[in-house]
Amino acid sequence: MSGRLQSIVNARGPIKKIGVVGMGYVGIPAAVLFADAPEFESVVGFQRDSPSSGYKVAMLNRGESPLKGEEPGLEELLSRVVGAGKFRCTSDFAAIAECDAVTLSIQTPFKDPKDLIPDFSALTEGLRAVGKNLSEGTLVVLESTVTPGTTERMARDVLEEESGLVAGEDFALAHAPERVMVGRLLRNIREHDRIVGGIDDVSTRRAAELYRPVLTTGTIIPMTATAAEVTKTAENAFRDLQIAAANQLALHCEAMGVNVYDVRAGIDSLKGEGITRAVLWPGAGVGGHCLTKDSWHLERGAQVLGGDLWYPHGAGSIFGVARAINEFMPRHMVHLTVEGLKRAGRSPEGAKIALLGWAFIQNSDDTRNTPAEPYLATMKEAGAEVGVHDPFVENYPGIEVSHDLDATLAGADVVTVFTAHHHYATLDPARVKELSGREHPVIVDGRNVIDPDLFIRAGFIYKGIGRGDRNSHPLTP
Ligand code: SAJ
Repeated sequence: MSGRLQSIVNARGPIKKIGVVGMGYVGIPAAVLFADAPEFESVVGFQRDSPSSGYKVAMLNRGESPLKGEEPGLEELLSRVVGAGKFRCTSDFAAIAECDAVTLSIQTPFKDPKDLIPDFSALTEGLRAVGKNLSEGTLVVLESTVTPGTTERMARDVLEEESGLVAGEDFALAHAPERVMVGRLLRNIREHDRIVGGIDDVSTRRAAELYRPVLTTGTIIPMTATAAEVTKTAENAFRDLQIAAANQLALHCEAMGVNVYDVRAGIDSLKGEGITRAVLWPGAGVGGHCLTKDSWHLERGAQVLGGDLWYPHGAGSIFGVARAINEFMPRHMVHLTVEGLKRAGRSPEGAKIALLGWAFIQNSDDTRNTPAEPYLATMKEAGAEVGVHDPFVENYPGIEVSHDLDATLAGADVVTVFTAHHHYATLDPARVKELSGREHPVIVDGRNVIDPDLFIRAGFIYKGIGRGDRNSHPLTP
């Protein structure tokens, strides 16, 4: 532990001015919560002036949120802290120099999962911009999910190279991974415990000072930077694994003619004595920016930091197998669609498909790595015409996303539910059938949102993930 850094931090005094780099699903809620905390004087949001995201700067300075999904409390809090002059947004990174603490919430996708190569280009660019304007005694925190070892290595190197300062001596450095989910961003930051991992004790304590004021029920969990990176990547890898187990069970239930949801409720009934049997939900696939890549970050960490100790990996890795099963589910949705059409005496060639739900998760506009995309591509390749409906998604490159449900359902041979938006829970079989104009339209439920018996009684051909008890139902004339 460096006495030098401690004395610089002491001389600097309590954290008052904060910079948040990356105005997205993680950076925006974090910035407004910092700005709303009486402990802090001001917060500056930093956003690159890029063609895809530059528009956010002006919107945020007007107190408007660029996030379109349902985010309780975010719009109100944003306009309040902008109105109070406690939060502003800019693409001029020179203001970093005045900040006592700077956080980075920048996407860390994977370039090539097969060779475990992460794409840190955006993160590196952000670190360079911070490093160029870094002043002595500042705390830098990575909130992005990264390969274990990144904070201590790549991030430290880039910041030192650009600033000429030394991490742990002249400035503090830590990893405090975000744990937010779209639809509950503010709540998650306030209520979830915060993992805080510094490259040394001074950095860990300084990072704890930064997050404590925004926590309500959440508490600070201090550890090393690398342990924090492993914690974050592992918690997502475990979730992906649990979902894969539920998906494999669903596929088995279909094969055995059983309802996976009965089985799930049955397993869940085993309670007490510290028993937890948390079977997650099977479905049409796993999307988003997190579960689709964090297993690879974990694997990459074991590879880079572990050397010969890295075992198991490749085909032997349970996390890799889980990824493969979850990536298979959109293909299984194709299979159910083709089987349904076959029962209707049709093939995909020339069939009209109404795809309901483009976002990767319910009641959100977040379309990152949506599992609906590989389904749409395969059905189009098979000669089908696919119309996409999503009440939250404004636009998506190369895909026309409609907000008009009736228009999307008109003339549909197949209705495929990919996302559990609350709008779809009230689909009326009679109305859907009338719009489709088919005697036996097909409905493929990838999220268990509809009641199969209601649709079967109305003459639909029903197919559902995990519904072995219904997928070969007799046809209602
Ligand atoms: N999904 C299922 N079955 C389930 C749960 C989810 O098929 O039982 C699917 C969803 O439909 C979605 C995908 O998986 O397509 C991801 O859903 P999610 O609920 O995991 O949402 P994320 O990815 O936004 O949130 C995860 C969370 N991680 C954990 O709970 C361990 C969240 O806490 C993290 O903050 C987030 O990743 C992240 O940013 O890392």
